[in-house]
Amino acid sequence: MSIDLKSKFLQVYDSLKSDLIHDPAFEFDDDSRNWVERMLDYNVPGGKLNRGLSVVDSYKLLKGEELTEDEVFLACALGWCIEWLQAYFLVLDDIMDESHTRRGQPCWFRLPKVGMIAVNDGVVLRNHIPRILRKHFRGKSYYADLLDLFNEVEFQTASGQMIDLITTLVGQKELSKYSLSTHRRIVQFKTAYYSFYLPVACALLMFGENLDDHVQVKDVLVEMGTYFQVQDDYLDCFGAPEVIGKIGTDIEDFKCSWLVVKALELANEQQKKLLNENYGRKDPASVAKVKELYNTLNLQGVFEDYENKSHEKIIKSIETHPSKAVQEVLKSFLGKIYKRQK
Ligand code: GPP
Ligand code: MG
Ligand code: MG
Ligand code: MG
Repeated sequence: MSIDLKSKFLQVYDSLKSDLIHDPAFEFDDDSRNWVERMLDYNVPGGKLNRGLSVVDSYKLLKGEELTEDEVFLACALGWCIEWLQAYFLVLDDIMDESHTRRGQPCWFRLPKVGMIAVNDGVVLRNHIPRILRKHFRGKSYYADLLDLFNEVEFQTASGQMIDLITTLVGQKELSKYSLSTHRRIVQFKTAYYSFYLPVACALLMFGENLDDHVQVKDVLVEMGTYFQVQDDYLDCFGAPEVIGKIGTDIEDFKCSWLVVKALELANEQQKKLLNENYGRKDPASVAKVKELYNTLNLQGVFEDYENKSHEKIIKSIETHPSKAVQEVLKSFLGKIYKRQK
């Protein structure tokens, strides 16, 4: 990603934000305008921006020649819609997961002046997306498809989040229900569609493609998204908080994480007993026991092995795609996340 494109991308953020905080559909006063501006600056632009920048990258690769000023702006605007979606999900996910930090700062709801206002801020973030799309894409032939795409993907994500949450319900703390297939279903829905399929699908629509013709692309991207969430689960325990910008809570939250699924596969009866007694408890001693078991079972090594095999498998399936341009789009996306530390 060129520095130039990134700075262009950030310029577009300022322009979209300015439209939103001067939206004539609402009677802003200073307090409400300042609130929205601060809320956006805190939650929208501070991440890696992979999803958003991928729209621009993908569109460039599909077009195969220099983009016009107008195309750059539109691809950036679509990219930002995904970053807005991500901000909306994260603000709410952090409340649900009782997290403390995100992107190297306290979670938005942890700020004393914010608290549960964050729930409404999530709703506001979500509502900004159709406003951005309406302003910049209303006249386009693919406008209806875009709206439909965002709706579908949001539904998939919320459904994935639901199964992520209901599998952890207290009173049913039964680890034997956690399997690789449960994990797969959760991560495919809660992460893969919005993080991987959505950016490429946006670029395809803007390029005039019909998404029904790209089922193979969707399948590869879902595979990539699954790999990405396995990394997220791994980093939750083994990542450096100062690098990933968040402190893990999966063990405390009794999450169906890839790590616990693997641990259950590898553990002997005694180790399973230890997991059952300590997984999903908030006290640091229990968490430490689980982490120690992960080390004993060499989950870091198991993960490295998974990472290499999964990468190889994804590359192979990319290479069966008939279009070189599409192959480039997919490989470029994979390159951004392979062996990531954050
Ligand atoms: C990531 O899971 C999943 C989401 C951000 C989707 C949230 C969906 C909603 C409808 C709110 P995670 O909890 O593992 O992410 P992280 O580790 O970043 O907290
Ligand atoms: Mg979370
Ligand atoms: Mg979560
Ligand atoms: Mg996580």
